[in-house]
Amino acid sequence: MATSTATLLVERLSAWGVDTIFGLPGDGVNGIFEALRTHEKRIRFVQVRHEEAAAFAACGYAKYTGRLGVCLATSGPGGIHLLNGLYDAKCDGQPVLAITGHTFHDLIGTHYQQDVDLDKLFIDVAAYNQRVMGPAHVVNVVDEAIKTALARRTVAHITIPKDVQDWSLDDQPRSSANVMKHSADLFAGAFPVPPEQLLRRAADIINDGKRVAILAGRGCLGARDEVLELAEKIGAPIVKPLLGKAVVPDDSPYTTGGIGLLGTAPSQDALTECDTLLIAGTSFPYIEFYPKPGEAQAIQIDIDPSRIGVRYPVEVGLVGDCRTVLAALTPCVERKRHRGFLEESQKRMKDWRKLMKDRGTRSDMPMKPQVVTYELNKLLDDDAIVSADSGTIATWAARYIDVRDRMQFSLSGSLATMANGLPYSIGAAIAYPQRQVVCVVGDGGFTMLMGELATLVKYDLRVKVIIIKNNVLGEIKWEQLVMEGNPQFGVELQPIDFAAYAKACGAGGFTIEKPKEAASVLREALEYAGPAVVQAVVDPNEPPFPGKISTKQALHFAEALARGERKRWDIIKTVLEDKVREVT
Ligand SMILES: Cc1ncc(C[n+]2csc(CCOP(=O)(O)OP(=O)(O)O)c2C)c(N)n1
Repeated sequence: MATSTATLLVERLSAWGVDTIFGLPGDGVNGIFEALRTHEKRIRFVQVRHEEAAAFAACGYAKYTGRLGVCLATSGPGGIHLLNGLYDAKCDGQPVLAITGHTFHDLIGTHYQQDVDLDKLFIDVAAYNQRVMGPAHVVNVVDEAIKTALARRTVAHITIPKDVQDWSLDDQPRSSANVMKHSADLFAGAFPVPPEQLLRRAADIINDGKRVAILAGRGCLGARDEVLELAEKIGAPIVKPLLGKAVVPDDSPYTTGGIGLLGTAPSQDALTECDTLLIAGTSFPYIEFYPKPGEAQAIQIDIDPSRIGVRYPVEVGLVGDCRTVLAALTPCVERKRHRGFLEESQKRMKDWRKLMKDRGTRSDMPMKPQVVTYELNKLLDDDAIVSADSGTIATWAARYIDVRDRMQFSLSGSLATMANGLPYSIGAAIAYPQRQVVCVVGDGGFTMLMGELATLVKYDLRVKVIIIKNNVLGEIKWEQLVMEGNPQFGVELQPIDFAAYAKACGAGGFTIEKPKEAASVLREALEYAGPAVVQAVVDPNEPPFPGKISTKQALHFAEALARGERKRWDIIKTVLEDKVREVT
C-alpha cells in the first residue's frame, strides 16, 4: 500500500524522538489515528477526555522532561479546545507541537461541517503555524514545526485536511523544487556565552553591591550548583519565583523561598532592601515586588534577548542559558566578606518557618487548608513530582511543600489558568511511571477537567490528587474582599462528594475532615496502589494573605466587610483567631 500523508507524519515524528502523543480522536483526524494504530509500538497515544487536557498534559510533559510535548485534536471543536493549554505552554516557554485535522481540502471555506479556520485561529498562539498541502509537504513541515518549538521554546501547530491525511505520494507527486529528503531531523541548540567585557561589567556591579539578591527563575532549573556557588560567594539570598521553586532546595540556607502574593515575607524584604539585583532566567511578572526602579543596580541573564529589561531597568544584560552564563560570571566576582544581608534574611526565614509551622499544625475546626499541605510535605518522596492549580491552593502548595533533592514542581505560571494541575500530572506520570506524582488542586479547578480522573484509571497512572475542598472559588473571593474592597459575589460552589466520584471512576477515594486524621489518611492515599483522590474539607474563611499585608489591602478588606459582606462574622472570627494565636 502506498505511504499516506498520515503515515509520513507519524514516521517523521518518531524519527524526531516523539514517543508520546496526548489527544482525542474525531472524524477530522481519522487518517492520523489509523497511522498511529499501525505504529503503536513506536508512538504511544494517550487518550484524554477533553482536548484542553491534552494540551496541558503535553505542556506538563515538556516542563517535567525538558522534551517536546505533542498533542492531537480533531478539526473544529477539538482544535478550539486545545487553545487554553497551548497558551499555557506559550506563556511558560514550553515546546509543544499541536496537530489538528481540518475539513476536506476542497470544502474549506464553504461552511461545511467543522469548517473552522484553525490556521487563522492558531495564528497568535503558535510561532509556527502551517496547513499541510499533501504527502510531499508533510515531512518538511514537521521538521520546521519541531525545530521552531524547540528553538523558541514555544508552540507550533500543523493542521492537515481530512482527505489529505489519506493521500499518498503515488497520487500526489512532489513539485520539482521539493527535492526528496532535503530537510534534517536535527535540532541544534544555541549555547551563547556573553563577551568578557559584559561579564566584567556585571561582576563590577555585583562587587560594588552591599546587599545583593538573586532572583532565580525557571531558566535556572538546570543550574542549581551554579546558583548556589554564586550565592555562597557573594552572600546573597536566593529569591525564587514559583516556576523556579526547584532551582535550589527549600531548606538551603541561601534561599528565602517564593516571591509574590504567595511568597514569603523574607523574600519580599530581600527584594525591597537589596541595592543590587541579579535576575536570572525569569520574567516574573509582578513588577510591584521588584525593587522600585532606580533603587537597585540590576543585571539580567536570559536565553531570550527580547526578555532583557522587560521588568526592571537593568544595567547589563547577559544573553545565554543560566548555567553557562553563571559558570562564566562567578569566577569574575569577588568573595564578599561582609555577610550581613544574607544573615538578616536567614534570621527572618527562621521566624517565617516558625510561623508557617504554627499555622500548619493547627488543630482547630474547620480544618485549615495549610494543615493538609504541611502534612503532605512530610510524606513526599525526595524525587516526587508535584503539580498545582491556580487558586489559594497555589499559596498553600508554594509555602508548605518544600522542594528537596530531585523533586520537581510546576503550575501554570504566566497564564495562571485553572485546571492545569490534573493534566500536568498525567504528563508527569506518563513520562515517569516509577516516581511519586501528586497534584494539589482546588475544588473549582478540579471540576473543570474532572473527567481526566478516568484517564488516570485507564492508564493506571498512580497519581494522587489532593483536592482542597472549600466549596468556593477561594482566590477570587479573597481578591474581591482584599484587593477590591468588595463583598464576595459569584464565587460559592455547589459541593461535590469527590471521594464518591473517584470511586465511581475506579480510583481510590479518601476524605479528611479533621486535622488529626490528615497525616494518616494522606499516608494511606499515597500508599494506595492506583490513582486516588483525597478530598480535604477545609475552612473557606482562612485567608491566603500575602507575606506582608499593605495598608491598602487591610483598608480594602475592612471596607468590603463593612459594605454588606454576608459572611463577615465568620470571616472576622477566623482572621481574628489567626491573629490572636500568632501574637500570644
Ligand atoms: C480558566 C480560568 N478561569 C478563571 C480564573 C480566575 N481564577 C483564578 S483562581 C480562581 C479560583 C480557583 O478556585 P479553586 O480551584 O476552588 O481554588 P481555591 O482558590 O478555592 O483554592 C479563579 C476563578 C482562572 N485563573 N482561570
